[in-house]
Amino acid sequence: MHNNDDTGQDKKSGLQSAERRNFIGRTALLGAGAVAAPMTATMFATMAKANAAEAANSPVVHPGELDEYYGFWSGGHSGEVRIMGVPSMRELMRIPVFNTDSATGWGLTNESKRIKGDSAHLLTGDSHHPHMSMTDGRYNGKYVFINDKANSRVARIRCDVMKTDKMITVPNVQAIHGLRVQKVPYTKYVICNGEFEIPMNNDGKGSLEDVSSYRSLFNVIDAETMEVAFQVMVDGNLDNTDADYDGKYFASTCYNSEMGMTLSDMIASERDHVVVFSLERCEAALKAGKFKTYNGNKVPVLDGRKGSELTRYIPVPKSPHGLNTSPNGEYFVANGKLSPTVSVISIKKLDALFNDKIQPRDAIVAEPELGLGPLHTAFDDKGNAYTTLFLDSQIAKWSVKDAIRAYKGEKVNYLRQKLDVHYQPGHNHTSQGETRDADGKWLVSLCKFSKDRFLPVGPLRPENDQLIDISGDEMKLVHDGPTFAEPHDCIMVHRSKLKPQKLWTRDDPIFAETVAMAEQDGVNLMADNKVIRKGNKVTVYMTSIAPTYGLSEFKVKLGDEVTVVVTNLDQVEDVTHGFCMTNHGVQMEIGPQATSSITFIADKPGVQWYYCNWFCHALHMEMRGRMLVEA
Ligand code: K7E
Ligand code: CUA
Repeated sequence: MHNNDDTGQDKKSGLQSAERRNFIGRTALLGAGAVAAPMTATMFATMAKANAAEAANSPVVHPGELDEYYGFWSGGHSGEVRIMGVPSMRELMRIPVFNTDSATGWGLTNESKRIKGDSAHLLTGDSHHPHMSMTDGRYNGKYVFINDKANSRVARIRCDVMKTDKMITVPNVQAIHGLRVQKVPYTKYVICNGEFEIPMNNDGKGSLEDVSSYRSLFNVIDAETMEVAFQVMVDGNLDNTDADYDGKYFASTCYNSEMGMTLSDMIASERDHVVVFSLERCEAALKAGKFKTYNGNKVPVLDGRKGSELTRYIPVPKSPHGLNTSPNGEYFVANGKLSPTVSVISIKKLDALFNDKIQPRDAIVAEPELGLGPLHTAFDDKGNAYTTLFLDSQIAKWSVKDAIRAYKGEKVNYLRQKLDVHYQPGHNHTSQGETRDADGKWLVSLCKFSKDRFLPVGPLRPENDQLIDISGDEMKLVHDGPTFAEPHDCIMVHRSKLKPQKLWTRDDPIFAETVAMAEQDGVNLMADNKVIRKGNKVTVYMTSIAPTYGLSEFKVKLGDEVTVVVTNLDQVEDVTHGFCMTNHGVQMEIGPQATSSITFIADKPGVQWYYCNWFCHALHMEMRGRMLVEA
């Protein structure tokens, strides 16, 4: 089945292809031997086992075969989310979110502008952390949430259509960074961190010298309404975050407990902290009205600073970064970054900590030393953790149990293996590893530098997303995947969790407002082709069915504001049309059974051709029409 053995694909994993060759050699020998002496039952069993192990976790996905996992990759400062097939590492789709996209018209169409709301004028974004909604600690296939560090936003992607359907700008904070979801009992809340400290209020009266009013806020967003339910003011800043498996606690790392405003001030002290939030106490405080508001908005801000009932501060070594919950629900792991250690916090001890029965450091049950620059940790289903070492360019595999024993003073080696990755990994992620369904099959290391791993493409290089087989005792690197700026984080969701639609449904809320507008205009979108003028506003309704638009021509006047509404009548899977008005910066996608609209000013006199820019038919080139702009 491994007919790619000499294609070069396996040369990246010398070990594995060598093993395969040995295996094939062995099989051949056994086969030859069979003539003289029949194979023993043990021989058959060994062979069957080897075959099964390879078949169970092969990175090879043959042409026409489907991947086992949907990967959701952040696009970093590209501002998007990408869907990858795992283990093939094929990019299946891009979902524009905070960016602007000419293929789909995201950020240009009226539908996408309505979803972007108050930030519709922003064309940029920096997405970091894509995480799927859960029920009882397992992916439920409903939404993927993602933060925008650049413009302090959070967006939601609907997984039935794989399109962004909600976006908010979070008030009172700057730079939304760490983002996760409540895992248990279900994703009622999306949690995220305001990373940069700003004056409260940030009304221009604050100063650069006196930073005493500067704060960072922890943000709790209602996953359904996508409104901020409440915020929690903390001491120090906030970096990454995660939730427990009991529905009780959230935890965030803080790398600037100093509240320094310069690099040297931010890394001055030997210790920073993890702040733990009690959801129950926060909700009680909210109910009791124990909050303030800032900056003239109504969002309730609870006071979770040191000494508050709502939070506990656990000191950890200098400048921690990633925060990851183990899938057995027992531990929060804070990754050291400037310290070679990770700090393992026992979630079971948090009740005692919140009831002041133990000291904050008593909640730490292990602090294994792993190597230089630990940033993020992922988990398998066998009690192992996998931590990226940014400076060492390695993944450290370690046993959580043994790290705890070592912390108690036992002489045990918790380190299982260190694997070189290429190079400088940030996040890593295991298949379903942030859920109860962690399955220990695949690990992806998102490497920030590719250096010599690919053909040189100029000073700007791709990053390198490496696929690692973790199903055996040893981690094995099996694939290098170049990616464009910058997949900070990713998740891998088993394909059984997702059932995307093949066509749009006509009552989809994404274009419901456009449908309502047509109804008011007395237009039947499924049949009518009409131009409606109200003053200098012209709405052009047209259908599309491969390879024609319902209107092959229409007239407007110079200076008119023109809205083109296209409804795709095709009911054939994968037949998407486009609408592009040449020389006007107007482009959009209209999926089968969808309606899309776009508005522009007819500022050029004369004949202007529009055409279909999504290849749909043998006569796709002929799918065009004329707008006459009368002077
Ligand atoms: Cu480590 Cu933004 Cu998750 Cu990047 S953060 S690596
Ligand atoms: Cu319609 Cu191309």
